[in-house]
Amino acid sequence: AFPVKVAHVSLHYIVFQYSGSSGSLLQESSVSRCSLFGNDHIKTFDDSFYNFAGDCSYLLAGDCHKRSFTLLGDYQDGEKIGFSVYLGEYFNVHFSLNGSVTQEDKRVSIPFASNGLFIEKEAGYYKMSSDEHGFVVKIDISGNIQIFLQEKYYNKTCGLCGNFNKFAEDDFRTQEGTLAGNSYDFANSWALRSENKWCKRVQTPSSMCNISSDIGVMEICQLLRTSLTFSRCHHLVDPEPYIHLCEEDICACTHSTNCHCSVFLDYARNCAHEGVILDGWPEESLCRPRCPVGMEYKECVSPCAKTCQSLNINEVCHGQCVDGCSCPEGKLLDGEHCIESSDCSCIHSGRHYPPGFTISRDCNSCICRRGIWICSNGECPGECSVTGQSHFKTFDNKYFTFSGICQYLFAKDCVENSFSVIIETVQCADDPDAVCTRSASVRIQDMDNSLIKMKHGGGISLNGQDIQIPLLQGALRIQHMMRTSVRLTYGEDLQIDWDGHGELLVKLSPVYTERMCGLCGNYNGNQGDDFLTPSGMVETLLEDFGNSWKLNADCQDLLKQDNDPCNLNPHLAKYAEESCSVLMSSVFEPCHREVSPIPYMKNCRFDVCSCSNGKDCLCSAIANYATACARKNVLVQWREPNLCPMTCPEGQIYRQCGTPCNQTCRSLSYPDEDCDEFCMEGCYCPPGHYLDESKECVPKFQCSCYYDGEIFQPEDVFSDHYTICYCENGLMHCSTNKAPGAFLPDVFADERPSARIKRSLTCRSPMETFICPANNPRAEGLECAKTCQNYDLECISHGCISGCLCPKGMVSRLNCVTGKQTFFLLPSLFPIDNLLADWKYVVMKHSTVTLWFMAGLKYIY
Ligand SMILES: [Ca+2]
Ligand SMILES: [Ca+2]
Repeated sequence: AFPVKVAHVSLHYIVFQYSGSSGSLLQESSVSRCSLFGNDHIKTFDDSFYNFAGDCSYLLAGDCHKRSFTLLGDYQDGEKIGFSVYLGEYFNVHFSLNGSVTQEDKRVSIPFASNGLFIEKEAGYYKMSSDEHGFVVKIDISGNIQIFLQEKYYNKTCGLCGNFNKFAEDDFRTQEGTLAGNSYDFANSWALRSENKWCKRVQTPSSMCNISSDIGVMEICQLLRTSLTFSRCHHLVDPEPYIHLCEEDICACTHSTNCHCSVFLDYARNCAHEGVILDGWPEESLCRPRCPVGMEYKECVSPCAKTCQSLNINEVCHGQCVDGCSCPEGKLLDGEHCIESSDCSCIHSGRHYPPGFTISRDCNSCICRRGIWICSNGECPGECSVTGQSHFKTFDNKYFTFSGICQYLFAKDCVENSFSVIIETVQCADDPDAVCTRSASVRIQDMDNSLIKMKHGGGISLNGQDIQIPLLQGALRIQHMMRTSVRLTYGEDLQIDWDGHGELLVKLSPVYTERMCGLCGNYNGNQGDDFLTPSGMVETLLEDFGNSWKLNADCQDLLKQDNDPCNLNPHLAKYAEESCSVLMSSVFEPCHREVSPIPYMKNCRFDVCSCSNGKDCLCSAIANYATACARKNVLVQWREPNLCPMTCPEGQIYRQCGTPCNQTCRSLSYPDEDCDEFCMEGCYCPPGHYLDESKECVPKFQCSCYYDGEIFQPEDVFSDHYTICYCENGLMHCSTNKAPGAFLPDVFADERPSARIKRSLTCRSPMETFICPANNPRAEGLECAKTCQNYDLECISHGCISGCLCPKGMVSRLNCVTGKQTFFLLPSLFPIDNLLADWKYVVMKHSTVTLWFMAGLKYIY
């Protein structure tokens, strides 16, 4: 049988704890028992009895030949205060009798396991055991200590428990090797001075007892000799030494009525160790050994307590019964308390949650009932991604790195062909050895197989034509999220996030289960078959699998990729190893149970080694893991002033977890409705501020209003035959509800002429008022206004918007500028490599524009 019991059950983990052979150890009579009980009584392995009230740390027992382990008792002013275990010279654990445990001066929690040493609670008592070293130590809450040693230490031990050799006469051997005549000379010799504490020699106390004072109370000690309960054990454990100790205790007893009880308890325990359980001894001797609050003492309880966490599992419990504490019948142990099963708390990530508490788990919610989490168990969306330098994660969570350079089928609905996603990989701009994703394209069957390309820098083209976003067309929605990142959704089942720089995430609802193919695998819940090729074979070699999804026959196959760029760049290997280890550190510890850091650690090392500027790659690799954690609701504040600080444009503030929805002035009039609230790291406007048309954060009252296809400035007022409207806090307020209700651009309001007087739409010079012509549904207005960013782009209008426009030939940038004027680009709004590419076009088209770069500053003339 397995000496294993379930120690801890959380939402995702069952921790099986190896409990050593303590159960069977206690049964073997070859195991020897030493005990320290009552105030100062000690029984050695070989049944010598003596008293000692120390004031230092003393060696109790240990392997005195090889020094493989040492057990110490810590005393202060005659009282036992703690217990220490040393394994070899360096590993030490201190147990304080109040229940706190420290390892190398660091507090640890129970259950504790390290170096083969286990510390746990069993039947209300603390238990330390080491199978390797063959000892078990049990300490009850009254501070009685029992030490059990395996026979392999026969004749090899020393200390207060004596040399274990079935020979009592040599038990008082001192540290110096002589036999002492009295117990205090013997015990003092085993004091161990620590660096900061000098032990003073403890003197034998003068006898306090006046034996003649009250002979009557001594009679209770005679029960050990006379009672039938105890006489069952006389042939195994001699009661006489115990009776003697009992009388000493009664003599010295000043306050309590149960001064005899620690001796009775140790007698009963000694008998149980010899195989005789003295049923009913507590009642017989009027003793009730102490237990934690709410628990009851029993002579024989199962070492595996019924706990809330064991309520729902079939616990494997071996080992015979022990004396100890258990919950009253019908109640369960929850942490330290005995409670009704309906009050059981649940554990998640090491924390306790009360019954009825709800947590979210991926797309499901889980409620705590009777110690376990009951989850809604809905199917969650599958996520496939490529990040960093070609690190893939399939829908079935298989991680791999494939650095081929070509166009590849990333993910495709291979059953109904409803959509496909294609990626284009290139050599990374910053490193010729590394491979990055340059763009991603989506083909959608129901849109006449339109091809939407998401480009480097976040630009979008539809069937080869650059378009502006946001775009809403049928079930298709494309919108900007943060900076260059773009989100494409098609209906409710497909969502694609492209960060504009090489990271792509495809999120599918479970309707696509078992329908997928491509580098993202088949989305059937099985990692093992994810290397499926178009021919239906599961490849074993990653290179063969990757090459099989190549879309362009002209590209070369990737033959044998170098698995470890750190071999090529040994100078970076050490830096990579050290800097990536932050993922394994305590900073990320709360996330380790939710998302394994191992694949991210591997990717981080890979990226840092293959990056010419290791630091940039380090930051994005760490951010990748932090994002994965955030998706599991674990927020990790990892950025530090000296570790990947994120600087925001003036007026914006950094948020680790913000929502990019409804952050613009425009959203006050046209809220982003289908945008689920979620967590995205980035720069945001401060609370109460909104991003205006020039990408600056302004307070609400400075926001323009978008109404009926037109833009109004704050405090603008207009009236027509029906209503009076004014613009306030980004929203038009109108006097009657007869006003045109639809917040839609004019083009949708077909015939209705825009007849109202735009007396208040005053445009800042040189801007000009533009009113969409009612008779031209194809007219382009504000939605197609030229800015520095979109100068080169075609505009596909989805409804003309009236408002203030720059005169023809000028572009809008806070104000209207021509190519000859000076303006300033915020680098954060425009990544530098992209800026270069786009501005080269401008240079070609308008020869009057020249491009200047100054060190560190991006001025353009
Ligand atoms: Ca001995
Ligand atoms: Ca699979």
